[in-house]
Amino acid sequence: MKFLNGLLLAAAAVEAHYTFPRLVVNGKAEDKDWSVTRQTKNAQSKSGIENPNSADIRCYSSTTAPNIATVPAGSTINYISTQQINHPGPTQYMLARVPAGSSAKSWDGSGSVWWKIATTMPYYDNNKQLVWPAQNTYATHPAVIPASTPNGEYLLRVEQIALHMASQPNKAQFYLSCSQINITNGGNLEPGPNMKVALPGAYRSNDPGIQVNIYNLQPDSYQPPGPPVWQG
Ligand SMILES: *[C@@H]1O[C@H](CO)[C@@H](O)[C@H](O)[C@H]1NC(C)=O
Ligand SMILES: [Cu+2]
Repeated sequence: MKFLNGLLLAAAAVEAHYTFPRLVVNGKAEDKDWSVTRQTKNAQSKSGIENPNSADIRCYSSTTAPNIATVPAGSTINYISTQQINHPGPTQYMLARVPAGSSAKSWDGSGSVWWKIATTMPYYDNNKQLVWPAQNTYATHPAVIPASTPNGEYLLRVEQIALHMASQPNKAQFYLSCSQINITNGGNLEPGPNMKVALPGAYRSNDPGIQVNIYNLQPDSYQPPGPPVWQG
């Protein structure tokens, strides 16, 4: 029976996909889906993006959202997932500052403007299975908005990269959302241009963190794709 349960779970894992429609700030979730988070093109299908060079990789060709969330610098943030995040892979967060004269309600996030504020690394669980933080839960692994981030409007982007089939090219699946936020109580540090990337542009299909066989991987040898984490 234990064996049968395992098979059923494995079958479910192949089917389930997800979106991240609600930002959570210090434990308080956005009051409804897609209110400050931009509704993604896959809101119905929930399918992942396989080509990291596609325009979808920025914000999943989302429509703009009606509101902007207030996020004090130093806040802990994460996202509610529509389904269990059952695919193994890292969770990363990026920020992009809205240029002067533009609004988070309309800016498209183009240019070399995105920097990474958090990523996650895998580890072995008690059964010697390689797993990632928050895997199999219904919310993304949290991160902190660096306290030194200046006040102002930003796009915040979350992604969870599903690596269960990623040993083949263009078979990693990117699940992601972008939210419109206003950072308050912030500091006065900004990452240098060497920390900033464009989306698309930040990733290659054969980056070692994107095309990777996770069934033969030492946890601490995983190389998260994209720029290094900006510590603030
Ligand atoms: C962002 O927050 C500041 C400080 O509270 C406020 O003055 C400003 O109007 C806010 N901007 C938006 C777009 O909400
Ligand atoms: Cu899948």
